Amino acid sequence: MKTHDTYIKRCIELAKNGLGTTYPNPLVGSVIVYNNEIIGEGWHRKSGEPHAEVNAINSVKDKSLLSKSTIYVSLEPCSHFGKTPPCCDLIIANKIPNVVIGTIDPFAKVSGTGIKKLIEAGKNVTVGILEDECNELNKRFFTFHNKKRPYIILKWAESEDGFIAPLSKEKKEPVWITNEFSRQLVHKWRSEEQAILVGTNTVIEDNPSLTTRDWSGNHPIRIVLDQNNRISKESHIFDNQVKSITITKENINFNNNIALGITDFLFNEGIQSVIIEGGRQTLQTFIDANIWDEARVFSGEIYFKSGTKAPTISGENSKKEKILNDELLTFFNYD
Ligand code: AOF
Ligand code: ZN
Repeated sequence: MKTHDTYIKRCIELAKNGLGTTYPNPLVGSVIVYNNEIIGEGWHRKSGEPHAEVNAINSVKDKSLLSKSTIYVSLEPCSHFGKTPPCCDLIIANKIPNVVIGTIDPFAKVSGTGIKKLIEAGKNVTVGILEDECNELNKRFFTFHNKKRPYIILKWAESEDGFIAPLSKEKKEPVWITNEFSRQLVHKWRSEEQAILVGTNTVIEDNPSLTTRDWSGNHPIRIVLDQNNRISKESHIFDNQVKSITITKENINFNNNIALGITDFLFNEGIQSVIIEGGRQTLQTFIDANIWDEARVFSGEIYFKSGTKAPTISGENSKKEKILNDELLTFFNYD
């Protein structure tokens, strides 16, 4: 039997098509149902472009059915004029009588006022269907608005014996712990986040590009810590291929809680999510301050015996996956 859950699930599925391209907007999906059949579908593709509800309504062939239909949306329809007009007004103008909402929008300009506007217009409004799944879908957007900091993903690769780099590098090139497939996966991950961050030593030692060249998605904004202006302007991260932001001691106080200083700075820059790819010191700074949401750790079948110890995380829930020859462990911080 088809229930509200069935259709909100479909909204979530549609919304995911926008992953990596909607920043600073959330992922939103919408379906329109008449007589237990889906007659329209849409999702939000890009900030500045139409919202999910607009695309769903536009996709309905027989508009006369709208006045007898139910619109499902994974997030509360907006009530404000942003880059686009309010979705509530469109729902009202099209005389759609029933509105089913996954979860409330945490964005202050909307939060609750969309629901209020629809109720005042006489709509039959249902709120809170698959709420946890709808919140999870927009974990980045919710963390940004509720915690006033970006959603933080830590990523590193460690050897079987727990090192992220060998003691001395014989060659100048980075030593690969993971395989081709995991490298491509990392580029996919990068394309899903608004920004990528690394510490000073990582840039000086590895000179990474931090792009998504092995994946077709967007490049994240590159953020690099450079307390004492030690990074050469010739480094790949300054090649102007993608926007880069350098955090120096002019931006934050490196003597205080550095992780907090960084996340405050990123919040003010409007960054909703960041993947942190090293090095050890930078990763450990976020772990020690308990300012992180996910850690994705590859473990390769290689032994270094000595070198730079991998960061340590303890006590959190984790999920283990096997990726060809590498193990991937994902930790979640539910604090
Ligand atoms: C919806 N449906 O599909 C999305 C919503 O500048 P704008 O006009 O694009 O508005 C952005 C805000 O609208 C965003 O912060 C969030 O609160 C809401 N996003 N709302 O009804 C959608 N993407
Ligand atoms: Zn809207």
